[in-house]
Amino acid sequence: MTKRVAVIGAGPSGLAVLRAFQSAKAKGTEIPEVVCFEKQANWGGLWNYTWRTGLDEHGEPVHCSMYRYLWSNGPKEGLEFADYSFEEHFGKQIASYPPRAVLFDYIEGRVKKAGVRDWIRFSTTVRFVKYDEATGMFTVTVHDLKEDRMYEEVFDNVICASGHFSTPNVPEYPGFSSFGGRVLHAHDFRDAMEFNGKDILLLGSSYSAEDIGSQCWKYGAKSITVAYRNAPMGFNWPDNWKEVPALVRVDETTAYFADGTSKKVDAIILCTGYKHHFPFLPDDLRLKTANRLAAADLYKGVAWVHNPKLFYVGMQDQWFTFNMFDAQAWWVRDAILGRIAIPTDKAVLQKDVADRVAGEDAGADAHDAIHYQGDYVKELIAETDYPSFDVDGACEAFFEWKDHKKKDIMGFRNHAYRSVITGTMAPIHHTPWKDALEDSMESYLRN
Ligand code: FAD
Ligand code: NA7
Repeated sequence: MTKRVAVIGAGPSGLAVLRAFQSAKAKGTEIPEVVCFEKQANWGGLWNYTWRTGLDEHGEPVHCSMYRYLWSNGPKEGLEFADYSFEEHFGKQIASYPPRAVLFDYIEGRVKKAGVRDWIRFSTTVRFVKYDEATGMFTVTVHDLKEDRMYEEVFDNVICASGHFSTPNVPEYPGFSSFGGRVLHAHDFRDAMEFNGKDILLLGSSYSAEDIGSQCWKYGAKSITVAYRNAPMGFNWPDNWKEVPALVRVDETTAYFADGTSKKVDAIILCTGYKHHFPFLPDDLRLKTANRLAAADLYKGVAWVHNPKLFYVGMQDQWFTFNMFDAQAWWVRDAILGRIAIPTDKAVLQKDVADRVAGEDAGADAHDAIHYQGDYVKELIAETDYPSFDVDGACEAFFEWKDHKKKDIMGFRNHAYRSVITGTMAPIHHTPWKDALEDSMESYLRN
């Protein structure tokens, strides 16, 4: 009987898995039956934008954490698919920080070409996964949301690619329940125009705080105050932007900080990160990890050490994204096809994890972290037929990006980088990011 593989999620990670299997098939390899379950009505994961927040039309938690006017926060040259360049997709080289709709189109282009859409059961939430020691098989229970019907199917392998930037980490501070304005998490932020003319407070000092603050600044917020817990972001911010130490409490109108200062604010946006959350997995299969580069309990960053028939793709914190998901997907595919042998001794798997954790911990700064993840991508692609590419060149694009941010946080997106896939230099975008209020695909591609 043909092996069966379940993939949970059709975001960039799940789609990388589908493309990996399809590419083996195209080369004449006999592949398992691959069934991808996706709870949304379309593919693209976080890149599949919705105006909805809270619960969706079926009562399921809304997955999307993206917002209007979101442009890539890193250069596209760091994430380009090695088997499907931007030039192949758009017919020309495009500028380096595409808005969400442009990246969605690119992600979709590759899988449309691969013809894998009918491997996906859309509007189908995975409710539970169970492993049976006696049969060595997984039973996957799903809910077809359109038909409102639950059913079970049995699989040899499960690949969890359900993402980890969707379930918000929501701290509470004294006074929130009596604060007079809106308190929301970044996950529910949709349109910066809502905060035009307002004084806003953001908590957190990572990507969401930086980018949501920048969006609100761009679209006319009156002032932006960012409270950090450990360290400020430290960029050269515009005049109406201030970083302050940790929030202590709020009253109806005002936020009070650890340095004794205070600020009257209209709204509070919690840019406090996300939780790895897998409500459909039992204790023996469920990944529990911090958001870091060396995730817990994953051999080679993908195989569940306690049962390596289960794989996770895309569970690391991310410098590299789409190309790293590809490297992982090709590796997982080859492990399932039997081309790569996973050691049977659990201690060996655990040592691999411990070495990865130690390797990450030995790094001193972001520069080391980028190299560390680049080396990981290299390690995986060396073991499969994923097209080799200049990973160090992609690291260089990230280093330049970091420098450009340091020099001008509101101007870094005006820079361009060279593709490590085609060798072509990207054009400079026709409008500086801060002035480009209209960010449709049509407008972006007019270069
Ligand atoms: P996701 O994109 O989260 O996809 C997971 C999929 O699994 C979803 O489609 C979801 O519906 C589905 N799913 C979840 N649970 C179930 C279930 N129980 N049953 C069935 N289906 C399920 N990366 C970049 O490279 N550049 C950027 O500029 C960038 N910006 C970002 C901005 C924000 C606000 C966020 C939150 C992330 C950003 N990222 C960015 C990182 C992002 O994580 C990756 O680009 C990418 O989306 C991760 O892909 P994924 O497939 O692992 O997860
Ligand atoms: P991150 O990168 O996980 O960062 C979370 C931030 O939230 C980080 O600065 C944390 O502070 C801060 N945090 C967490 N808990 C608290 C509490 N209780 N109080 C104050 N601050 C807190 O998440 P992001 O959402 O920024 O980025 C995730 C992805 O989305 C990323 O890939 C982007 O591309 C978009 P710390 O620094 O630990 O002091």
